[in-house]
Amino acid sequence: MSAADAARALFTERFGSAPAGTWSAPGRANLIGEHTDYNDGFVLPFAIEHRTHVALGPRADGLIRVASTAEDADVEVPLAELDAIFPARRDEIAFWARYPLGVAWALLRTPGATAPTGVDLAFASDVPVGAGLSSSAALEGATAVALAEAWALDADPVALARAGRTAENEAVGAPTGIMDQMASMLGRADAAIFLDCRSLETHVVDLGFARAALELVVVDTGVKHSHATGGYGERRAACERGAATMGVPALRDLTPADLDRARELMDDVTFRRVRHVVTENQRVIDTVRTLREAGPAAIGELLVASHASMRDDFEISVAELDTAVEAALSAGAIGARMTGGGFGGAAIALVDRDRVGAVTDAVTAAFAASRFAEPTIFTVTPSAGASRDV
Ligand code: GAF
Repeated sequence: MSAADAARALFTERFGSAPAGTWSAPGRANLIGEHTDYNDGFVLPFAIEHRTHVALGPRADGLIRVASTAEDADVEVPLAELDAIFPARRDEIAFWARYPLGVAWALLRTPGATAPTGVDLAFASDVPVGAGLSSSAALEGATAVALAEAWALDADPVALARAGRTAENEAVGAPTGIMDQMASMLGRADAAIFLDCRSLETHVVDLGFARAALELVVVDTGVKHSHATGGYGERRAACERGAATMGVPALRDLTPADLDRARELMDDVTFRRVRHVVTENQRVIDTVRTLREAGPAAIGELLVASHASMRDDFEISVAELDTAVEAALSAGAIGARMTGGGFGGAAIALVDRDRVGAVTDAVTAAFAASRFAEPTIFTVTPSAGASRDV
């Protein structure tokens, strides 16, 4: 059964009627530009074909009720209480439900939103969870696009992405940037989204993978990570420390020419965090230019340099991700890097179509040789963003 059908079936099973409609939003892979979004920098993600679907129906009693095929228990809250729950009492809400309820809360705080009557939401997803492909942004995006229509909100895709980020930051407590939500809202088939995370201006960048007979291979290491705890927040704090030391609002305001001065002013760890962000911003710009001038087969070195910077300077890779990248490259991948926030999750590899089998076999063999759990390996296609399902 497709995830869209599963969402509809769950709605009928849990809520006893047919839904008014279904909406969906995709996960994303990030081609390049990691940990640059919350530094006001540049990113180049694309939406993938894996989506979270939500079936929605109105109700008349002011409650919001959420159900998921991945969860046994529904969660039900009066809409009028969301303001009291988030963020202070968020721990009272089941972890997964903080995402959709947090989006509802964020949308109701947008100017002009009037108190709606209530809503039932049933979710089903084929976005791998914890794989670094932003199942959370897919859940937020599906909720946002469905509620915006059901509640007749005057909210453009950027406003819906902002609501998703508010949910993630304040309702869930993960101090993330806005890349994933923007990619999930604005994705286009066969293209990546170049996003300036300061202005939130976007440009669609043609990827041309199909024309060049290239595939984007994802290696889900199975190593689970959470951005609500630990390393992600520490990296963000180091970046803010580095920007303050350099006297700039954000690391976006530095260029590689500033790095000599940065090295003199800060401790080695903070310096390396700063160097990753500054050089990664430059790599995003270089990747966009290379895609335009020379096509996707020419971006391999930039992907590899991005991975090395995250491994050595930002220190967010893990052995499984390094093994995936090295094995893919040794089997002939054009480029490879970890994607997403790090500390687990997935690596991506850009591969000639006729080498996908060889890369898959090489990564699988390298994991077995290192006694890592078997990875899940699949290809993804740059796809459209959030929408009402037809
Ligand atoms: C996670 C976050 F959610 C994004 O905002 C971004 O910071 C990414 O990690 C790292 O580039 O996906």
